[in-house]
Amino acid sequence: MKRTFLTALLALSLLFGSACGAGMNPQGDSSNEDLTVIGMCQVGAESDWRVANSESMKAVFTEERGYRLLFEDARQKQENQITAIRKFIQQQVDYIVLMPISESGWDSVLQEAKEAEIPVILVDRMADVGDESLYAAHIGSDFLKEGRLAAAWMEDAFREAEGPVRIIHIQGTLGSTAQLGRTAALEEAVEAHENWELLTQLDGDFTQAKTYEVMTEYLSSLPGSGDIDVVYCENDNIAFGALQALEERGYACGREGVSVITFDATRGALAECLNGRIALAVECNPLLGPLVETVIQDMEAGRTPDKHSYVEEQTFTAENLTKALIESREY
Ligand code: GZL
Ligand code: ZN
Repeated sequence: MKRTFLTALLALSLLFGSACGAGMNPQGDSSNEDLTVIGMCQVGAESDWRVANSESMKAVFTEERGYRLLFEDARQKQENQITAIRKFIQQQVDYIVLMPISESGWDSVLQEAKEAEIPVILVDRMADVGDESLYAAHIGSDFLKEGRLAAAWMEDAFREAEGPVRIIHIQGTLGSTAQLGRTAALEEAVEAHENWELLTQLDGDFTQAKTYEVMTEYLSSLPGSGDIDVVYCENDNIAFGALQALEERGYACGREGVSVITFDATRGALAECLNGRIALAVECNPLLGPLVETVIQDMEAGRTPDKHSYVEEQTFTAENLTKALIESREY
């Protein structure tokens, strides 16, 4: 926007002469011309994690800090993301920041951004594109590693189990990098343990409502109160929906009952971990705003940013949690 804004500004100041005065735009506001304009295309507001991620971005990219943030919420539809990117290209923003809802379907619209010479930064999840030059950098999580942390905990927790370890797997938005990585980790672990039994895979789409619906339906199809050892939930909102459905049907969740595993580790999930309803929370850090700013500042200074940067993440159980720790966390 800086480029076209300056040209327009120059034309208008010539046209209106001193009326606008030097460095003033037609609205008589001098603050705009040196802002870095960022077109940001967010997945939606499907989860607590997503809300925290958006807040992290909005806290960094403010006018006081030198940015004009154009923020579009795609309401979990890829076509809305593609429309928003085309709008940003029309507006000639300086950077496009995209949190791709799923990995596929991005080549042509990112090609259009490349032809418009607008750098694209991928955040959180990945876009699976044939030509890596279609994005300048990716900042996110190693979701396979997150899943392997959960699988390692399961190995430890069920090491002595003689009989089958019966697992219900509730997945996030199908085709998203987070779902693909967390699913791959569980599937490879089930493969590696002949007594681990995958009872079913349900699509919870990262939301509590969808999970409650599909889990209630599945549980009512079980004879009596079937034996369940683990419910592997691919994010906290899935875990909240699963807990509700399980407890409504008389299942005890916790040490003596069903081990619920979750990803994200937002404060709400950590509280359930501390009280024992959730057995394991694997952290997934949404506070990516500062990392995105580092990439943009690198590029503003003519430096090439790292192609991929991953956030460090840990796991939580009742053993390493305290009320104070939970209160001290930012999300
Ligand atoms: C993970 C992110 C996922 C979260 C969910 O980085 O893509 O999407 O785990 C969110 O809560 O919906
Ligand atoms: Zn993560």
